[in-house]
Amino acid sequence: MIVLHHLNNSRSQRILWMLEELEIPYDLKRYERDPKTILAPPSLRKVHPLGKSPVITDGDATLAESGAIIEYLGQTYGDGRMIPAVGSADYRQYVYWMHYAEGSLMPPLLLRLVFEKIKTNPVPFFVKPIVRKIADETTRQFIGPQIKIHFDYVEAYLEQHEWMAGATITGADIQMSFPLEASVARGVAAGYPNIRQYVERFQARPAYQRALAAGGDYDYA
Ligand SMILES: N[C@@H](CCC(=O)N[C@@H](CS)C(=O)NCC(=O)O)C(=O)O
Repeated sequence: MIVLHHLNNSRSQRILWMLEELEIPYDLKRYERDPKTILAPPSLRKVHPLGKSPVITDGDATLAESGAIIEYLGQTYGDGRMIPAVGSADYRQYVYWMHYAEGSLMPPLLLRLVFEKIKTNPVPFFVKPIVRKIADETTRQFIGPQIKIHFDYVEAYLEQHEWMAGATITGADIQMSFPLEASVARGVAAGYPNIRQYVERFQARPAYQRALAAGGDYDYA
C-alpha cells in the first residue's frame, strides 16, 4: 500500500491529486507545519533525510521530490494514463514542463516570497526602512521582471493549449499546478487570463476536488 506522508499546505497536494486521478488506494499520514516557523516537523526526517514533503513509501521504496513521485506513480500505476506515449512530441512537452515547474518557475516565486517575508520579519526599528527598501528594490528590479518573463511565456503557451502536454491532462499539469494556483491565489498572476482559466479548469476536476477533501488544510494563498 502506498503511504503519502502529507504536510499541510504543501506540494504534497500534487501527489494526493495524482493518486486520485489514477484512483490508486493509499494511506495518508499527516504532518503539521510548525505554526511559527512554517517548517515541517522533525518526524518527517525519519521518512526521508531532507524532511520535506511530499514523500511516499511504497513497499520498501521511499520516494521524494514531487516530480519524481508523479513520474513513478504514472509509470508504475498509470496504465497509459497521465503520461504521453514515450518518444512522441507530447512526451517531450511532458518532460519539459515536469522539469520547468520546479527548476525554472518556482525559484523566482520563492525568492519573491522570501523577500516579502523579510519585510515583515521583526528587526530593530531603525533598520526597518532600510530592510524594506532593499526588499522592495530587489523585487522591483530583479524578481518582478523575472516572474513577468515566465508568466508571459506560460500565458502565451496556454493561449494555444488546453493542457501542458497534449490533448488530455498529464502529470505535467499536476506538476505545474502548485506554482500557478498559488500565484493566482496571491494575485501574482493578475492580468493573465489564460493562466487563471487553466487553474479553474484543473481545480474543477472531480479528482482534484476529492484530493482537496482528503488533504484538508491547503491554503496556498
Ligand atoms: N522540490 C521539492 C520541494 C520540497 C519542499 O520544499 N517541500 C516543502 C513544502 S511545499 C516543505 O517540505 N517545507 C517544509 C520544510 O522545509 O521544513 C518537491 O517538489 O518536492
